[in-house]
Amino acid sequence: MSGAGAPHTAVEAQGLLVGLASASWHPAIMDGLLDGARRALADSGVTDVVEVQVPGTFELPVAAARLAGTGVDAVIALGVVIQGQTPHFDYICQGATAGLTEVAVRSGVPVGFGVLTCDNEGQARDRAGLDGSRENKGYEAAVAALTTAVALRRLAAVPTSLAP
Ligand code: DLZ
Repeated sequence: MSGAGAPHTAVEAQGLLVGLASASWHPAIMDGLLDGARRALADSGVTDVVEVQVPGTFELPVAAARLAGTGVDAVIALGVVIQGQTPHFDYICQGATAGLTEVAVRSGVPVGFGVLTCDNEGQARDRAGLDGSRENKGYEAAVAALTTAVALRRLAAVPTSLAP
């Protein structure tokens, strides 16, 4: 899947409270994703951020669920999983993807999916806003979560009978 076509534009999101959950594996790449997400939050006028760090990407859903339960308007989940020689990669990716989706749908709190699932470190670096990177999925995940939160906030003002 190519990153071409992804929206990069910060959104007016002043006043939102945001949770930022990040995994710790592959720290140099994580630093790029975190920088990108924090920059998107600043570009969007968000100043209230609760940050939680967990050991691995597999732990992101439980952290996102807890953050969503605290009443944040949006959650951003960041992780890096790199394909190894074991099926562990698939289990972690599936667990994180299904878990984060479930958190968003069950809680109604948008979750920005900033989890890189890559064949090798080079692919991950290319998506992490580091020197020479083409993209920053941390920035994109933050923009997605904020844009959705703003859209949902607008929907809250629509009478129930008119809402989609
Ligand atoms: C075990 C594991 C492996 C092999 N690879 C990664 C990885 O590339 N990225 C990541 O975020 N986490 C990895 N983990 C750790 C799991 O996410 C999890 O923390 C452990 O299985 C403990 O639950």
